[in-house]
Amino acid sequence: RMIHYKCRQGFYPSSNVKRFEVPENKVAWYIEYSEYKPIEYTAPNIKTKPWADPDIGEISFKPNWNTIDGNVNRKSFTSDYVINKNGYPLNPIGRTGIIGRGLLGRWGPNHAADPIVTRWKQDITDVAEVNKDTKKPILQFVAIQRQDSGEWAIPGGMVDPGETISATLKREFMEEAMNSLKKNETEREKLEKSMRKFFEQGEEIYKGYVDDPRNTDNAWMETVALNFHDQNNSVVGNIKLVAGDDARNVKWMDIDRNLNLYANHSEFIKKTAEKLDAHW
Ligand code: RP5
Ligand code: MG
Ligand code: MG
Repeated sequence: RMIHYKCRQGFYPSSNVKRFEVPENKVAWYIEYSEYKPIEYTAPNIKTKPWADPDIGEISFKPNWNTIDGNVNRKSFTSDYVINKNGYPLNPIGRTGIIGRGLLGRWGPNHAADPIVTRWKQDITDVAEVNKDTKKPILQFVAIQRQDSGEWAIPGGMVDPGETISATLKREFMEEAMNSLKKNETEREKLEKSMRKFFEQGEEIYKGYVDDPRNTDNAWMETVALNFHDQNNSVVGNIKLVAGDDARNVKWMDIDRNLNLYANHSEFIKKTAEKLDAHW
């Protein structure tokens, strides 16, 4: 059974709202927790956003839970989630100490995609670097520093309504690690074309719930993470990385067990290292 940690800690991000304490043995919904009185919090600027759901109870809002609802995927990768007696979807992992939507736009699952772009680390003479202890080659991935929390992360982002996962993966990588939003139409198309082939060969690493600090009892992140590996340093090994959109920094980051990344991204990177038999 999965459990979450990062969405049970202290204050809700960018707010002064403290999460109600949820001990590890009180996370699951089926366990009685009669003292549980979480505060309701939905960030004030969320409600006015065109990409966000209306509030639950608004006459015009008739979501079809646990299905592909028009252009919006309201299905969870975990299993069917429960709708409580007040009409609110319940986090499939359990309590988070906050009700409402927090910073998230959707009630229920908020779907993202995470591109894990990797290459082998090389020294200045182009020889692959091997770790002295494990004798395994060192893998690097393209990491961005998030604007919101300052933590390093995979350059992922939300799946737009109607967008395919493969389009999201490439678009978010180009926006956050190549600053495509600051390029003109012609340049962006050229860039997209140069990346197209590379982004056709992804291998699925993870699909499911994300232990994101923004999660609440009624809204949570889910993702599909794919690995795009540049075996000979021939494609992305040579591209120019420029931070863009919600990224404040970007770099090739060495992979090992000491990585400390946003949400549970380290877990996805570990799986990638194992798949490629790299140092961890
Ligand atoms: C995480 O948040 C996902 O794994 C993905 O990396 C990211 C998507 O949210 P934004 O980067 O758009 O804020 O849960
Ligand atoms: Mg983004
Ligand atoms: Mg992002």
